[in-house]
Amino acid sequence: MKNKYLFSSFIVALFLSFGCTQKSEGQLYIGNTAIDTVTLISGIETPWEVLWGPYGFIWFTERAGRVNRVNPSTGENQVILTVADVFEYGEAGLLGMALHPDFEETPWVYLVYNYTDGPNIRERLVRYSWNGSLLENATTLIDAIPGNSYHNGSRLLFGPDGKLYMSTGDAGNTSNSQNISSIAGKLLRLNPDGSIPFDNPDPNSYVWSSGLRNSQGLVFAPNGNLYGSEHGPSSDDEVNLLEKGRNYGWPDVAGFCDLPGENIFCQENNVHEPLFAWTPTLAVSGIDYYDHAAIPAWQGNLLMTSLKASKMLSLKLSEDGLSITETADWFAGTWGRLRDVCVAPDGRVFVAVSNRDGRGTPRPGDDRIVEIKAKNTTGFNQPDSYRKDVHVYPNPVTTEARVEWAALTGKGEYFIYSQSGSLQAWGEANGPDFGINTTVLNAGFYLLKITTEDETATVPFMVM
Ligand SMILES: [Ca+2]
Ligand SMILES: [Ca+2]
Repeated sequence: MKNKYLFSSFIVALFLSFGCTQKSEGQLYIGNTAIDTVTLISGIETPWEVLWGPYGFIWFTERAGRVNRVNPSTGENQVILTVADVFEYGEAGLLGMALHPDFEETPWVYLVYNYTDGPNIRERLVRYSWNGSLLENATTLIDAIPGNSYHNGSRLLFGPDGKLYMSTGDAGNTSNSQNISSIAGKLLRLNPDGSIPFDNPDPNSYVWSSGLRNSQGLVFAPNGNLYGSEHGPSSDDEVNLLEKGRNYGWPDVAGFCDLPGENIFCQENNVHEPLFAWTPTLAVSGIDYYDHAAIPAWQGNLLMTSLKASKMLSLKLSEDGLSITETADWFAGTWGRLRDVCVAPDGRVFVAVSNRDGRGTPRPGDDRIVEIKAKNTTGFNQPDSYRKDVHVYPNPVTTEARVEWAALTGKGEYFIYSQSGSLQAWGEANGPDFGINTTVLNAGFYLLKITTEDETATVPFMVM
């Protein structure tokens, strides 16, 4: 099972390559972590929002108007709503979805979609109730948002403050973005009942941030920072740190404030520059934050999908979250256009493939949702006593695990548990750096628990 030669050969491969490592036998690695990719569901059409919902189900929208709930263990899918008046054309259709954060008490589901009003394309935000098997009781919260066959946004996301955030596109009219009285080209913030929070920049307006073009990705990091992806014009796709009342520059500024005209506008309007900008553009879409030890190379990274560039990116954030220190590409060309990404609480990652959106070349089985997970795992829940400052290396381990824990200055004990919870090995843990012989362990995923007089730390690791 354990193969030293195999291990050293993939370390060499890692030094020689960037991003995804694929060896001749087809094994994929993310950093040192061997991974499996599996199609969760196929034969769907332009999945737009994919999120991890209550009771361990994945919820996703299809742009044509369907809302689905799929069991990630079996792939069994249930259409729980077909929105009758969705107008799907170009980039328009059923887009973002968010679930109320206290779903058990308040089973509300928020959807944003395009519809037509005479000759005009519009967009609306609607709230539904989940009755245990279907969505019902549509209540429109915001109507007649400017729409178009392109640049409609729109992601929905609840924040740690219990407010609903919604990105809107400029709807093809660039002057919307700097027009503070238009809700197009903005980031909006609402109470769950659709009213305007009193602590918005203007208590009479949904607008939270302005100067946006077409943002189709939103995520909160654990420290409360809100990040957004943003489609640039022919240059300057962006990732932004989205803050209250800030102006993100569009259409006067693309990317950084680095042209003479942009400089003046940026100074006069206190423009918030992006954390990162890409030229040529990738067509950046859904983003999520990876905060799990199952794939250590991704921990503390934003994961971002791209449509045109047909790859996923990991964006490593600095400690304070105010900058991106490293980027890497994953799965370039493997599946085609990628629309959205969802990190499950157990460290698995789900990616929505979008080749049937009118701009792609569908492949057999498209469209799909693909699951990415650390090999030999069915997913691994983060233990309660998980500590980021405990490092096991190399990971996966072959014959000896080194454990670093700067806070462990005295004596402790360690225990190694299998995935089923049975104790496999134990011994003294004398920090801050000690070794564990792992030759007694079969290949697989384990939990290392370290106890001291007053602290417990648990981290997952893998033996190969
Ligand atoms: Ca910008
Ligand atoms: Ca610029």
